[in-house]
Amino acid sequence: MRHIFLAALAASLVLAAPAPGHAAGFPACIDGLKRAASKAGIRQSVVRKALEIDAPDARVLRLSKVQPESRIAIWDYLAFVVDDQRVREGRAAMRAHKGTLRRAEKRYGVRRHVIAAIWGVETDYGKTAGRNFLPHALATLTCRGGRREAFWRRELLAALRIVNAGDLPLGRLYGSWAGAFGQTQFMPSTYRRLAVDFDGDGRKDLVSSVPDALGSAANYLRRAGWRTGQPRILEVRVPGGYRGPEGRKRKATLDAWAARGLKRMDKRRLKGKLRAGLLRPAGPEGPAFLTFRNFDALYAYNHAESYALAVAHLADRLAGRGRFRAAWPTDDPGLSRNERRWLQELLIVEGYNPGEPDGRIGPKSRAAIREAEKNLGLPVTGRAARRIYRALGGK
Ligand SMILES: [Ca+2]
Repeated sequence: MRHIFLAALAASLVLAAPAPGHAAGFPACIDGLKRAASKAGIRQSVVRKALEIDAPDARVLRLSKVQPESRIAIWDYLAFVVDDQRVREGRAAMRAHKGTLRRAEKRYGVRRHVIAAIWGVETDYGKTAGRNFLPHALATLTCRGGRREAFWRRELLAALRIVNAGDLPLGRLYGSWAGAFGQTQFMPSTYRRLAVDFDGDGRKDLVSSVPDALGSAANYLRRAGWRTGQPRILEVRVPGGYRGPEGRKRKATLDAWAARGLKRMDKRRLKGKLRAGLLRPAGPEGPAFLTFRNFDALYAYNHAESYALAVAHLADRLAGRGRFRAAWPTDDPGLSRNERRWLQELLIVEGYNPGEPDGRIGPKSRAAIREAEKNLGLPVTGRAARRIYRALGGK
């Protein structure tokens, strides 16, 4: 009896399992989502317009399979995320929105440079907020099945609730393939929880309202445990052969770190009861940082140490501080966005095909770089980096 029951259960699981790409599976799944949305109280007109879909979004499916930034070297990532252009444009953006930033700093206790840095890293100060229609993207991810199906379904319903509540028209619901949207890239559920109406027009609009986006980012950080007046990161020198505790979470007081032989790079004394972890993003040879509770709040925003480091560093640069003092352990440093664009132009001039010279280094650009490296007798890396850039005549 027991065995028959288990067999029946297994059969029903097979039947209930999603059939990605199956012709009948997708429309049925969309119908299910429409019913769920209606049941959740979303207006019929919104449900109908949002989920008028007869096929998965092919681009979203493709992008969801690309393994993103985890494979990029930290020095390449920082070279284009925190380049001089982003610092320059960030300072201009801070001047243009001085009053808003000042007000957000006062209300949420987060330094204005940090708020601006989030804005700059997430969407280049509102310029690149994504071009995927969220209901289609999220419905595609839900109906493809897989273990995160329930997560995508929740985000889809949250997105529709934002429209239903009158915060945004459906036609403004564009963002990344994975559902983050608006100038500071909130997921729909985060939007529902933490977005604020910072310009006081009665709607929470992180897409078109810079004050709403910046106020919401500051509110997010405060709720993630931001401590007003405390640092994010501090560059340090670690004694050679150090084998002690390491990692963002293994915190100790500055006094304890000083006792372990660490020194501040700016020559001031390392001391005090503030707690920090030791982060060496490239291992023992590259720059080393003590990271504080506020670094963890930045980490919460995007769940990547490289991201938190980029925001912390951009905030420091916007505040007038310099670059990291220690060098990254590479003889072939990364390129800024301008240099990446120029590298693509140089490749085109030499007869290679890196695709559109847009500064984005995708599979085509990497293949073109590899080919050029091979022809020039350079180590074949496929990276947009200094050596191939110089070899092709870049300055
Ligand atoms: Ca508003």
